[in-house]
Amino acid sequence: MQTLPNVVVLTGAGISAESGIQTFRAADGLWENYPVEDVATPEGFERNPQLVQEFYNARRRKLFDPAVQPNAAHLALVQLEQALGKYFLLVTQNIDNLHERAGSKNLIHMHGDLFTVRCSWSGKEYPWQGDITEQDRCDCCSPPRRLRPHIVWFGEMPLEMSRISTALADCDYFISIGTSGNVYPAAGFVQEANLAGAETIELNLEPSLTRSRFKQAHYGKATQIVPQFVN
Ligand code: BV8
Repeated sequence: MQTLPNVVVLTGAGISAESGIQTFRAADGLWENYPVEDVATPEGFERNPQLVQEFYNARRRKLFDPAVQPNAAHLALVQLEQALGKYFLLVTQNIDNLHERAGSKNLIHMHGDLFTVRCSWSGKEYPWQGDITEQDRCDCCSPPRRLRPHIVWFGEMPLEMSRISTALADCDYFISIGTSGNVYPAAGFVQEANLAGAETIELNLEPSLTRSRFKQAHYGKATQIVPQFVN
């Protein structure tokens, strides 16, 4: 007899903002200096791999800054996971490692992550800590081929979508934190949760593009509203 609710949490760049990680679409956001099509599409990578590698190398290096640490919102989600165990799933659009460093375990990086690279041909994945350079090549092809960030770019299929859809179909609560609702399929998850009859909650600094689809919403900084909501 299941007594605990099934909870799916979706996070976006806003949950990492107070840890010092830039969001995408704020005035000083990441896309400000880099047009999306240049750095977050396969075509952009084909056109200028060095630019794209540097865009992600810089974001990976930032995560080694001692000032960049998981914040109270990341930690509140770890507490929630500890209370719910296998009935909790965290899906993040973020490619930073702050959820892992906070202690999250049931975690899906649906847009990939900065600490994995892959062969641009075979898709073989490699754990990676440093910069990717033009000299770095795979060990699975002959001749060895270029490595690319294990990141989901526009026009590419997000990761673990069937696992996410199954969890949304079964969820009792869907909580969206720190995302603007610009990017699909993540922005459509609230609809899937509504169809499942779940209670849908938006926790954000300001109303997202999909605000009208949530049954409830609380606005403010993640480090304040997420611990309040979880406890
Ligand atoms: C797909 C890479 C299909 C990783 C990213 C034409 C062609 C192809 C596809 C499309 C198309 N038209 C539309 C699409 C679909 C497209 C899409 O949605 N486009 C949008 C722009 C219209 N989606 C895709 O292409 C996806 N793939 O559809 O594949 C397919 C099917 C079959 C087979 C093959 C393919 C792929 C989407 C993934 C793209 N990759 N980035 C990286 O560089 O990080 S998207 C990028 O945006 C990031 O991943 C990021 O996670 C994501 C969402 O942004 P947010 O996290 O929401 O960040 P944002 O800055 O926008 O907002 C931050 C929020 O936080 C704000 O609301 C702010 O108020 C709040 N906030 C700020 N501070 C705080 C705070 N909240 C609380 N506290 C604070 N302190």
